Amino acid sequence: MTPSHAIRHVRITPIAFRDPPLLNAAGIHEPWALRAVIEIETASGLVGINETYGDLPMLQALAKAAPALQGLSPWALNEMESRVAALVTPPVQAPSEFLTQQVSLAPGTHVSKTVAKVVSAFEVAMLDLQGQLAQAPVVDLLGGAARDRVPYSAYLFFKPAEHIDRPYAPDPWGEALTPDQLVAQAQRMIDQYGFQSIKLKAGALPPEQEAAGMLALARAFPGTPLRIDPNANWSVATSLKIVEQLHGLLEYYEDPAPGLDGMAAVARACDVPLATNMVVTDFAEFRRNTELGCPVRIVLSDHHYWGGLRATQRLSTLCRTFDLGLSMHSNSHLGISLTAMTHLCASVPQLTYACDTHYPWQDDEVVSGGRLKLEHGSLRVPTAPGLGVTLDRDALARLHDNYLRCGIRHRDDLGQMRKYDPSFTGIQPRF
Ligand code: GKR
Ligand code: MG
Repeated sequence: MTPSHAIRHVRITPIAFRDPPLLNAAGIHEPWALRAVIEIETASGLVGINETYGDLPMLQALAKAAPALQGLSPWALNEMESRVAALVTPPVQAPSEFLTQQVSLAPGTHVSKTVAKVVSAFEVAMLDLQGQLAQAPVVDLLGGAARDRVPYSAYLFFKPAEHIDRPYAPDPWGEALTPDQLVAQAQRMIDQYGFQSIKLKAGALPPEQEAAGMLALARAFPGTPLRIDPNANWSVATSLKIVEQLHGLLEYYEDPAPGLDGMAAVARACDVPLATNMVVTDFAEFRRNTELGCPVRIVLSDHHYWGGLRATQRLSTLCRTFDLGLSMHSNSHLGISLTAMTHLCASVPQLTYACDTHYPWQDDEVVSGGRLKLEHGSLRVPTAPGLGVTLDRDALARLHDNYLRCGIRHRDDLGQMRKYDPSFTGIQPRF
């Protein structure tokens, strides 16, 4: 008798892993980053896996939607999407001030993204199952690989040497507040991973200091594509002043000023293409960008909140239609997310920029075999069936234990920053 591959069980395990004190426009990273690991099990005993956000509202949405998968075929992605939408579509609500600031940095935390996030969380695990059933890697289910490795970018952050409350031994990266320290951080990251482009997370220190950091990077790594991302913490005037100082250096200018209107004002007065993961974060915002004549020229997608791998492929078709570039955004994550991203990016021919990843900032891993190996800044596209990675159950248990003990249930960079500076407001644009 053929075994039934109907979905029998969905397991969601929240995890927490060490995250360094990285500075950004909203404040500073807390010592623990949250994720959730999804396992979807079939009656035949196959297990498809995925990784997604692990904040409390996301865990609640996942738990609410999970019963909808019961009895479903792993191939029934469209049916899964409509069942999930029926269960977790949130009521329309005005965002609170706190949410507006944190959400702009992590669009995945916005309630309007709940359906897309849950669909994505289940879709990737179902694709992993499909791949195991078809004995094909996920990239083949997405149409096949346009490249056999996917390039990522070095992702630099200003940071103090250690967390204020010293929850564990300091990370090996040290302090990075001056241009020289920033160059040392870049050198260390490039030596370790071989990255061939560099992004600086800005919007944290006075803009002139950040621009000095960029100039030092340009001198230290001549010819390397450079990007800067102040997460909308600069006014239009500041954005224009700084881009002038960085003349000829930038591959693209990521989210300098707030809102699509702010970005449009910057675009009118500067010739560096603008990129975003803040103002084009769903298909409705994509349409608004086109209505304004596309001030944003490069969309930094993120399958975790765009609705999954297939939704990001649909986005890539739209980008091609409107002659826009496409690349990928990242938040703190482990290897399942990096692997899913790699399958996706390999399947999209016009994804020609090196993608963002926070991966170097994490030292933990939840996949068997430990940390994934980037070579020359790229990850080789897995060829094994499904995602091509499996869970290390001991690591999962340990990371879940971290979650139980760490006490963090929502990402709160602003609250964490107030421990260092009680007068910090996080109101944007700060500069
Ligand atoms: O983790 O500090 C951070 C980043 O600033 C993150 O929140 C952003 O979403 O990486 C992101 C970006 O490119 O804007
Ligand atoms: Mg960004």
